[in-house]
Amino acid sequence: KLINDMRSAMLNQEFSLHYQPIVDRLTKRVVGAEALLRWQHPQKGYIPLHDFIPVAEESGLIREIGNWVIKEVADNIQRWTALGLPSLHISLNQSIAQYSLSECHTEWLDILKNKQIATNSITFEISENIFFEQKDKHLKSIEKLKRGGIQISLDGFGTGYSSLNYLKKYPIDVLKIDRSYIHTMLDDPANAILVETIIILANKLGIKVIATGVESEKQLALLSHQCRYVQGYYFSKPLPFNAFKRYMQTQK
Ligand code: G
Ligand code: MN
Repeated sequence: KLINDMRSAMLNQEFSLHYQPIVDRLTKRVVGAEALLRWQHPQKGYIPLHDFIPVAEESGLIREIGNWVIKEVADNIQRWTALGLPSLHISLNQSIAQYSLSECHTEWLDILKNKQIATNSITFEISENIFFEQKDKHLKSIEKLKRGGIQISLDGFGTGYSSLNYLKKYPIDVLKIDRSYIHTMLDDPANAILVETIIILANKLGIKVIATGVESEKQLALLSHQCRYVQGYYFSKPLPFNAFKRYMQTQK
């Protein structure tokens, strides 16, 4: 039933992308946004990602859905550009299952090329579990994406094994500190130290850091300024296309 529902969701445009701004604390500007998939089911209403992504992965539908996300990001970038908004860097989330398809990188790079999107304005967010499997194939795809101009971001850093080994082994551009760390930082000094240390580590390795889930002024104040990029409800919730457009226009 769920598989059928996802198929018709693709046909009936029930999926949409919401965008959450990413802020540069140094220049105080929005430098980009994370695209987040939303599914508005005609009968059941909003269906959370964790209720359908696993089934999409098992059934293979993830390929189609994942490709749709890239196309939609490309279309949205074209619309913003046509509206005269400053160029933005967009990151999108991918799951490890998408990397098990052969030549996935070619497929994704082709989509962006056909839509004439500069790949250096796109980041793919992956979670650390992609490294546990230690598949050469995954690494090769990541390297080919990198060569194609895409940036790679490590999502939810700190929630998995967070092995330090892969930070040097894999070509990672951005590290996103998981929101659970940011949320506990004020009450748990040990977590605040971990956050601080992750920031220093990333800076020394030349990896950009984004603190995610920033909800309050206090959390922001506690974050070392060495953490240049921030994202969270304190700045904005993820917004539908038009609301995000208005948000960007008021920024201007
Ligand atoms: O796994 P990933 O980090 O891509 O998840 C992003 C999710 O985090 C989105 O569903 C988004 O709505 C949520 N999110 C974004 N900012 C905040 C925040 O400040 N607080 C909380 N609790 N959730 C957030
Ligand atoms: Mn993400």
